[in-house]
Amino acid sequence: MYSQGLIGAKTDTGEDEAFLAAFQARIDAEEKIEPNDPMPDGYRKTLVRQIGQHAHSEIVGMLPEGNWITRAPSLRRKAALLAKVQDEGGHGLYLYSAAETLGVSREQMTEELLSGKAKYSSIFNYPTPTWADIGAIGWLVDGAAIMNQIPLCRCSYGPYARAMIRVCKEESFHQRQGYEIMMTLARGSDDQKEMAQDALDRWWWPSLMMFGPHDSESQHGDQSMKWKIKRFTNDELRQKFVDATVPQAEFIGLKIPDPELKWNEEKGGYDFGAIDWDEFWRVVKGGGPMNRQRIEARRKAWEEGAWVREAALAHAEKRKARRAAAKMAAE
Ligand code: FAQ
Repeated sequence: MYSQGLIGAKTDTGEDEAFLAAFQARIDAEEKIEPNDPMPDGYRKTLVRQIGQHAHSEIVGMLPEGNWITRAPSLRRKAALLAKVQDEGGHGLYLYSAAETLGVSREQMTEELLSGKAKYSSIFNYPTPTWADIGAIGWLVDGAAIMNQIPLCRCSYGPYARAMIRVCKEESFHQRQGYEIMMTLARGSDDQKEMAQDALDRWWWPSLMMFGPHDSESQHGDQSMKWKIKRFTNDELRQKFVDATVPQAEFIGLKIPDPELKWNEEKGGYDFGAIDWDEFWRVVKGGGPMNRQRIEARRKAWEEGAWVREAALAHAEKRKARRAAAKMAAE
């Protein structure tokens, strides 16, 4: 989707004050920054980090749901789930391509993921033992992803912002299919309702953690807001998600597992209980229930796919040589 020619591009931008001020003026004027534009190295690095981690999340995020493709309860459910998981793979590919425009290769990004240097979203380190987990992921995880990604459509970096437009349209379909699964279970037998409630109980708090640490602990937040990579802070987005999701749970008769959840008339939003940040950091640092399995699955796929990448490259080289020979013969 984007040019590969920028890989290894020189990033010596001569960052004096005048350069940084001129760059900030472009950001403040809401201009989009494009791959060949001069940019501060910190801006480039922040984007590579965020877009790379976002791409890894989409690809690792295929695993918990992929677990249910062969076991979906009907052909209709199977077709929708298969399409959803495939969409997530597509999102990963747009995002890797967007990151590549900043001079980093997909191989480098994958190596950083496998070595543990690059992160992926904490949420994908939780297991999916029941069918209701697939409903909960679509409803809550895709719901949280949309809340975070709609503002990214206005991110100052052009390729990332443009990739997000299609991604958000697809995430919206994913959220609805998840909510519809939950609604069906919540209106089903007692056992089905119990299964839906159990999935909500297990996914609610990890979904709130997806938005990242509190603003006071968010290392990159202020600078990313200034560069208009982020348009809202972690806590602002988390609050928007809670406010949008609580009425959805009430509508289908499920209970949010938070005794401190309460509507606050004055702020026009819900107050909610404390997040377990020890759990968050434990999961981010590799100690979640499924971290080991997720990385093992990615390593296996990367290693076993090596011959496909080699074959595709050899094929592309051959085609290029054939085209060049045909062009020479025609001249
Ligand atoms: N998990 O300073 P901040 C999806 C790290 S896509 C793990 O606040 P920032 C679709 C953070 O990287 C889900 N690590 O960082 C789908 C940083 O560490 P670093 C992914 C986390 O970047 C649905 C450190 O903590 N979405 O779900 C997490 O300003 C269903 C300090 O944090 C995106 O990636 C976390 N939850 O804000 C797929 C969206 N939170 O890098 C399949 C784009 C924070 O210095 C099925 N990303 N950290 O080593 C963003 O919007 C931002 O990067 C945030 C974090 C908001 C995630």
